[in-house]
Amino acid sequence: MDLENKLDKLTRKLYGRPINQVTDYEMYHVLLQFTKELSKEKKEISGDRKVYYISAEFLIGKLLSNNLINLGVYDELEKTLNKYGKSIASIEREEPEPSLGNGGLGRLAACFMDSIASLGLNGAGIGLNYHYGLFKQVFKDYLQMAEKNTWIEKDSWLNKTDVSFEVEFAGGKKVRSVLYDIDVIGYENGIDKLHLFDLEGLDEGLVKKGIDFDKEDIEKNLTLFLYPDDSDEAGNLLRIYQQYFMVSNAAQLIIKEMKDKGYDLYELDKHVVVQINDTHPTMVIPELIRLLTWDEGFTMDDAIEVVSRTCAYTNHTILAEALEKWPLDYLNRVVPQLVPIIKELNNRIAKTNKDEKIQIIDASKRVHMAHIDIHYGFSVNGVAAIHTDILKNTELNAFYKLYPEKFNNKTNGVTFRRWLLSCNRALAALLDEKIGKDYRKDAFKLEELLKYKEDEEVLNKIAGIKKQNKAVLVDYVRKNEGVELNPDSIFDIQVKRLHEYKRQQMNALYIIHKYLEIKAGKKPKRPITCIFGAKAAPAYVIAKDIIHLILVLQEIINKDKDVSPYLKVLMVTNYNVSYAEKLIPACDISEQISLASKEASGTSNMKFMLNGAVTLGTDDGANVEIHELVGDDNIYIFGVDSDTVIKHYEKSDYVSRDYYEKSKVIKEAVDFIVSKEALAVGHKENLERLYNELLNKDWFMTLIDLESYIKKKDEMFEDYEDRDKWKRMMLVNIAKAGFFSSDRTIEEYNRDIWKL
Ligand code: 26Q
Repeated sequence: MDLENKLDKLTRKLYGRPINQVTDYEMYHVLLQFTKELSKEKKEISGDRKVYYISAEFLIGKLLSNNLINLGVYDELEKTLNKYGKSIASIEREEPEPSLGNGGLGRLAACFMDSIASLGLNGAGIGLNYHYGLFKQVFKDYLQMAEKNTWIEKDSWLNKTDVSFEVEFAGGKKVRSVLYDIDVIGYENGIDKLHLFDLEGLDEGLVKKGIDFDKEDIEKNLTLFLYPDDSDEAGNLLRIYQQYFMVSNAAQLIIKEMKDKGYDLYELDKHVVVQINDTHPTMVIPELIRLLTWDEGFTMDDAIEVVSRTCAYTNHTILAEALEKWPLDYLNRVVPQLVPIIKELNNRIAKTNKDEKIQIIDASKRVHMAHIDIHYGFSVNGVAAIHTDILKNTELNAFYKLYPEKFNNKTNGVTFRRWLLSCNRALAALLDEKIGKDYRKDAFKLEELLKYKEDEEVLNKIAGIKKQNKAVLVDYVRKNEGVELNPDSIFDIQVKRLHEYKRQQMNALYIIHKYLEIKAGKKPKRPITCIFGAKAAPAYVIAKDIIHLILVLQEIINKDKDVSPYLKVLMVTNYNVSYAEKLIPACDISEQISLASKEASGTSNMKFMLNGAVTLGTDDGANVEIHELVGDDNIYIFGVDSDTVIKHYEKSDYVSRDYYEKSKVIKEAVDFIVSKEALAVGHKENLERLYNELLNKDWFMTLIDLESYIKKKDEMFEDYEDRDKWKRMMLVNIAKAGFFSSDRTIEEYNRDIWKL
């Protein structure tokens, strides 16, 4: 049956009406069914060795377009729908967006699943089915507020399975899981599964105002939210409950699948590799050991041996506060059954090596989760070259000396299906036309675009597509934010979680500087639009103050008749995957301005580059590799390098006030935060706290780079006026982005770690 007939039949079956008489919302549900039926016809990827990618986050975004692309039916379906006055894009607006992740780490896991399936690798993702995910952000009175994000409807991408396990917590408290699967459809390939475990008997009614709920009622709240507040004890304990629930289910599923296939559990490492995404799933190691010794008759030696050969760990951060260290007492209160095992793992290390830096349980009786992974896993990887070097030479040096063979780098990547083919169809079409479609399977082929570097027609087309994407964004922003942007202005965009080390505050200080310049009569050659998107953790006070400052600047600047024709500021509401898909293709300048050494990799930097934005960044994370690939002429790098930063921390000799006092430009910008003008709009408490933080602490060294940032950014705006030069930079960035395909990353994981 042809596609149109099938669709017509399904629409009539579900709604008793023909295609042209259903709403977009109804059509979304038709397409959901339609896609699920098509995916049933695809083969499930199988094999006698399998990777389990365990992650507390899978930031999958909306799935409709992506699935249709990967099934190879997008174009035909779009044509059919157009006949009835419908389009996939407008139908997809009706799809609720899951928010099963905070940011980079979660989105990476989603890109990886897409690549694992697209490469036909036998793998599964394992995570949790948070009913409200990460909070939905709204702004009130220039402040961030949190609401729950309801995303699960009666029919969704989730398929309920009959898999269910019992998980026991302290005090004999037993809960049961229910497993939901989401099909991961490979690009012109078979199907893998994303397994999301849910709590049987979850009570959504526990959520009262905003995102408040009873944190102690574990039997009813376990999978309500992603990472509830970890600022208090109840929040921390809940995190441990969630983590154990996730990994106990994972371990039971892995053992069940081994048995179902008739494999010998003593050969676990032959059939299974467990990739541990940051430390959040670390308890899978003691849990597997527990199950093998308690239920399967293994000796402790045998269990430790085989589990250690099965598990591999990825590190995503060097920030001390993000490296999990759970008080032994907390573990005792939640999962006492793991404590003797963790102690045993600790003792085996302590017996042979007294070095305090590598102990699992430290002198304050805190369990260093990463240390379990490194001692009892066979691989440790960082996520960009500089990050892995810092792990080896600084943060994890004691471990590197002990196990040099375990350390390896896997520079992150992103799936080009979502971040090019789906979000920038016009650019993909141009690429198809100019270099053929091979780049879709072999991203390095994008380099063939370089032969058009001096071709005016191609350069103009690339610029034309950017202009068109800006127009689409302007439209969307008008509807969603009620803000009018100028499509002929330069779009300068910083979107990522709000964190001081990412230095959104430095960007804000530049904006203040520009505002003051314009006020003083110095106008930029072309209007500039500064766009932010960022959520702050609800308990992260300074991060929320930075959002406040940006919203206050937005109010002051956009309302100022002298300035707003030249400068506009926008903080978009509830930045998420869908918003990224609109912002990234419309961007001219990609802000990647973290304090050198602090951003493990970054992945939006890759998406921006792929879509023809030029990077303004520090030599940090994957920016370093972008820099190497495109060369000095096609990127704007500023600021102190990571060695300098690391030395400042070692010597504790960075004093932000020195920079403030020495520079008029810095002083004026910082002082504006508590100026009469700012205080007339914003709140004294928030603005003063931020001002004091910058002057008296500035732990992430905003002021050290502010002057060089201003200089580099102004240079960039100047260069933008050399339109030919800029267009060539766009082309080179697109052409060199192939390295950052997550297909390349996954091929490396498979070659070096998984060996499927
Ligand atoms: C830890 C303890 C207690 C509460 C929360 C957490 C926690 C939660 C989330 C710690 C870390 C995260 C997320 C980290 C993350 O997203 N890291 C990013 O990972 C990306 C993919 O590798 C990198 O590109 C980014 O550089 C890195 O910041």
